[in-house]
Amino acid sequence: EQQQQPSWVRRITGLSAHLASGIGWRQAGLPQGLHISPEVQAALKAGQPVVALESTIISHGLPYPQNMEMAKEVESIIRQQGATPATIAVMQGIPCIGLNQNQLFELASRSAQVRKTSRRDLPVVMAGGHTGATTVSATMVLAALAGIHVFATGGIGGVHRGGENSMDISADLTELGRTPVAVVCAGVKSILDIPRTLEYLETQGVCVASYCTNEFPAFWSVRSGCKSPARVDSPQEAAQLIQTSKQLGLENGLLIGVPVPGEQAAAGAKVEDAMQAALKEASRKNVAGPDVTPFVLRRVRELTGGASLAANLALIKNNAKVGAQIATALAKLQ
Ligand code: PSU
Ligand code: MN
Repeated sequence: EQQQQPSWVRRITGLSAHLASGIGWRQAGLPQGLHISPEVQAALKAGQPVVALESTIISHGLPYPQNMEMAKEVESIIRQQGATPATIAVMQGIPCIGLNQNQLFELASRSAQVRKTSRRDLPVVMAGGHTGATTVSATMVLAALAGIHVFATGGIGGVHRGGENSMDISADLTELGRTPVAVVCAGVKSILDIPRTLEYLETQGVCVASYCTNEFPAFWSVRSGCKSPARVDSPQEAAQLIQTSKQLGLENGLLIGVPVPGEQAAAGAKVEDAMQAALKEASRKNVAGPDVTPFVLRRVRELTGGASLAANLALIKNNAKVGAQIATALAKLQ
């Protein structure tokens, strides 16, 4: 029944009735217009921990078949921790929370046909009945609607270098400023302007804490040279920040930066050189807008001969594990 396309009228009116009350820190429920898998529905109803996962990372962030492997492995890591994974995407116009293997396969193997979907693209993709892989921003919107408070991924978008002129600032940052979901990630890549990204997050009122480190992590690298605004040393401490936010009625998100696991951090220096080269190439080839991030990711992968891919996969899995632990600690507080 997931594949069947209800009329767009039903889809849109169902969702808008729900959205009219705002996103907010809602309790788990079953908003009309969203397709929530039975497994995720059951976990939400029982107050059990659920971890949201994005799908742009599958279709536009990693190559096939490693992306499919990653998508399955990350879900299994979350289950091993006693939480329920909820991978999010728009399938033929329907926002889906929790995907089956066929849907994951479609996103992983047919990336050319799958649209990179951020908040601004949701109306076009849904009303058009398209299949869209959701970025951090769109995943946060749909997770919040479903009543999911914790979301794990690799890295988020940020202020691009030169962003003070181009105004290329990822919608992920403004989303964190207005949607109540805690995003667990390995920080932002140094292809971005990390100090300005942290400034922007402060302006947006986003609580940023790094996990067992004083420095905000820079994806492939443990070090960014930027002091983290806050630090947490356990899943319980991270959960406490989320709970406090919720009790205050703050309607913005939180960002938990988890450094890449130690054994993979060595790849950092090699990747740094490749990133510089990829950035120059992007500007020479006039790659712009939403194409920049996928382009640079692909070139870095090619230039480092897979070292960046191994580190990328390791940090995603680690974030899924920490995310599941935070979701579990949060469920105990509620
Ligand atoms: N960073 C990564 N891998 C990714 C992305 C970012 O290391 O796949 C994706 C995420 O989905 C993120 C999006 O939300 O790119 C940001 O894109 P942009 O810079 O166009 O806002
Ligand atoms: Mn952008």
